[in-house]
Amino acid sequence: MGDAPEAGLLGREPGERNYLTAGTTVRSWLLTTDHKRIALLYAAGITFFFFLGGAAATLMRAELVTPAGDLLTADEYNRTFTLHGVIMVWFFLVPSIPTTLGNFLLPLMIGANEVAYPKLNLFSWYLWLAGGLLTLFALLAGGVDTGWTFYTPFSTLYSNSHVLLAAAGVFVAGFSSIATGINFIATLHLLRARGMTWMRLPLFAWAMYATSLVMVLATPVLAMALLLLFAERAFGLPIFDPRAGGDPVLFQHLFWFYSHPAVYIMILPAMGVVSEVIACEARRRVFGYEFMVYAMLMIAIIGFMVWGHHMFISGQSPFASLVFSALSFVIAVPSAIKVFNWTGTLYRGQIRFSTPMLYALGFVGLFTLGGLTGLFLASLPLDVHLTDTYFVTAHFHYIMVGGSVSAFFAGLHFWWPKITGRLYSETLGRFAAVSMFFGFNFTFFPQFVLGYLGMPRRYHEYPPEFQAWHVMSSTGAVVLAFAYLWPLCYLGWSLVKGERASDNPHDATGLEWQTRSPPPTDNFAEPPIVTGPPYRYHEEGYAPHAPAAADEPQRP
Ligand code: HEM
Ligand SMILES: [Cu+2]
Repeated sequence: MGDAPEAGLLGREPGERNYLTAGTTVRSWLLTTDHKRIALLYAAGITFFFFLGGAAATLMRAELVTPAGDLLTADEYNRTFTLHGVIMVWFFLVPSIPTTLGNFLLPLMIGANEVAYPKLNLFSWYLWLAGGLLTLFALLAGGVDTGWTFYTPFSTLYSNSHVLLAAAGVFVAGFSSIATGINFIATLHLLRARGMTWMRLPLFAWAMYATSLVMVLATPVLAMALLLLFAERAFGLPIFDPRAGGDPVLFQHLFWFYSHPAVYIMILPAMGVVSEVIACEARRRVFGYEFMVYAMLMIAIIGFMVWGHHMFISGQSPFASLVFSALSFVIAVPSAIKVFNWTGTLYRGQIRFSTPMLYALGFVGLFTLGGLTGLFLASLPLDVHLTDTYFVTAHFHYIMVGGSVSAFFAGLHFWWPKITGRLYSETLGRFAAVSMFFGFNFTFFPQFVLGYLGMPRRYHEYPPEFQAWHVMSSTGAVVLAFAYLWPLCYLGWSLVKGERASDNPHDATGLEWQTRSPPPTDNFAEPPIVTGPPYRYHEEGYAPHAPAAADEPQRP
């Protein structure tokens, strides 16, 4: 964006109609079927949940500064980490990239005017909101103390907290996920522009496709697990209660049969975002495009076969554990292919260290560390030592926060000019990206050490020898918290006072850059026609930094 000094003055008249100015009443927003407006409705919701979940995290890190449990009682601490986990997983991470960037960009990227089922799209938002409010009510009316995993028999027989209400909220939000998945799959099958073959799709669109498959196939299993939990807790049906012939470990199987694939719902979209940003900001064609596509599909499929690695110490058969361990190593292969290909894309690129690129590079590094520590956990003898310690906490935060959240910020900054029609300050953006990277590592790297030394997760007090590492982690969390609040300020400022953005400030090749910023309600003045593969960044005759010719709308 720094490369477009006169950006904003190109053919932009103040009164020009776009999707933002198409209607200004509250009703025009709450009843909209425009995928771009729905994306913004979701964005408002997930921003709220992100900072709510963040507040709970801050409270936990404050408690953990001293070995004694002096700020929160054990019970309050349990409720705080449950609030944090439930909100962050289901009301922030799972919907984050698909419902905001995905909703906004998928039709634009494939040259369509809408998603396949615009009304279903709006309905999904209402479902998600209803689920969110239900859960929020449960969490604020006293909270839940089971952890985000709702393990039985504690959740069904012993907990006296609002388990049912919270689970009901997650259940409802699950249907929103399924509807979004169906919508995206149908959109990609039905609405691709002329010439947009599957192998010409941008990788972000492929990422949405792979994610949607997982959403549609895995989420119903979570719904069933929660329904069974409901049946036992509310009506005493003996399903998980061993005294009545039930099996508590059955719940863990059902839960992880959803939740391991769900971790790919959280990471695949991030991989899509990062592929777009890296190709554009390194001015390179994506290295091994087809491998990138197949790797994502492999991840989506194999993701269904490894759930038992969360249950190595649950008493499942040792033979099963062996198979799950081996399969968990297998799923690291497509993840590694992706890291290799991002590196290959960067190789000999003309790299611009712009804000989105800094976030994207941060993603690659942190995701790699998260993935590699996953292999530690996937090896049976090590996991027996590390499971339920801070090592696991560090592992999944490296992937879900260092990875997915960084990628979300990469995408937010990359497409910000398209979404809002405004530019933000590059200096402030880069500062936030770098602070986030350092704050993150400062917070979570000590947790690998803590876990290895034997500090269990989910405790509000601990032996004094762990204190130094905890203080380090809490200090990092302060930096991290400011790094997350900072974009709120400069992006908010950009909305009001930001310079106007040109249609294609990064000289990117995707179709979404060929329409105006912000796009008109029906996206394209005339349907685009695609004539070649994506990412033609370094081709003869294509000057990377020249603005795209306005009369050439179909350069894919
Ligand atoms: C390279 C691929 C990966 C491997 C081999 C791997 C392996 C593992 C293993 C074995 C565990 C269980 C540890 C234990 O409970 O003792 C685990 C936990 C976890 N992983 Fe991964 N993982 C990988 C990628 C991911 C990704 C992509 C995400 C999220 C986006 C993720 C999120 C999680 C979460 C949330 C947990 C902890 C769940 C809990 O107990 O609350 N992992 N991982
Ligand atoms: Cu898993």
